[in-house]
Amino acid sequence: MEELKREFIGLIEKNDKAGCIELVNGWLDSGKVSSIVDLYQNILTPALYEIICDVPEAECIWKEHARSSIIRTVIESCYLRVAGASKEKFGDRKGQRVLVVCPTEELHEIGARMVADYFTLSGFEVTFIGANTPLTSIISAIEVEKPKYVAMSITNSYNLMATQKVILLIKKSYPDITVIVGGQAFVDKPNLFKEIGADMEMQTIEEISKLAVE
Ligand code: B12
Repeated sequence: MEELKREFIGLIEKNDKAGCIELVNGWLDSGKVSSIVDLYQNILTPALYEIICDVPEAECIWKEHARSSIIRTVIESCYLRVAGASKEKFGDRKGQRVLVVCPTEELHEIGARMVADYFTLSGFEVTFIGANTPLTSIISAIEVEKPKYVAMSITNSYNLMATQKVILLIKKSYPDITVIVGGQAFVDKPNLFKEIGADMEMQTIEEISKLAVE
């Protein structure tokens, strides 16, 4: 897997978006990469975590944007496989509805985007809203979609106050909704989710699958 990851990063570094899409979809077709989860966990996530900034900051930031944009496109190119795998496993059964969202100012959304697919693969009906969503828009989405779960992804700890505000309002207006939080802001902070009013903290597809069978 290390070798495949290096090959993928090599193409990203050349800014070869088409090459990246072709490579990854070829691996999934041939079984070299066994599943979407395998791809996300062992190739795409490490390729993002391993962005190393050894150039001036201005250059670093645009390179980070370019790399994450290619990876986002690769993820979208896999969506029919995600929907197909879910249909194969769950047929036309309608699962419980979940909104996947990042609070206002939170621009890191690739983790949330992967998590949206993890929910789909676990049989949920997913609405992915994504980065930097204002509080009023989150409430509007809840009003319209009537989800059972709201899953929020937070990377940057500065965004925890905004998250707490959203959760307070959700809990006040929709006490039956379960709020799940995840993302790097919670890593190694086991009680933080409770402190900001969330019901659960999760990070993995295994935890999401368990939720589906509850
Ligand atoms: C890509 C990236 C960006 C991109 C994001 C593009 C996009 N469309 O998402 C851009 C360029 C916009 C960006 C901007 C910034 N970034 Co940035 N970014 C990154 C980088 C390189 C990768 C993040 C990523 O996508 N990881 C991969 C995903 C898949 O992993 P993940 O988010 O952890 O999600 C997984 C799990 O946590 C879990 N999960 C996540 N959410 C949830 C939710 C639920 C409900 C569940 C169940 C699970 C779950 O599932 C995912 C899959 O396994 C990291 C480096 C790093 N080491 O993380 C820095 C990093 C996160 N960024 C950082 C910073 C400081 C910034 C900026 C402030 C400055 C800058 N560098 O430009 C800005 C401002 C952002 C803002 N206001 O929010 C810091 C954060 C430090 C901190 N902890 O506070 C990091 C760590 C870099 C560093 N070493 O300093 N960034």
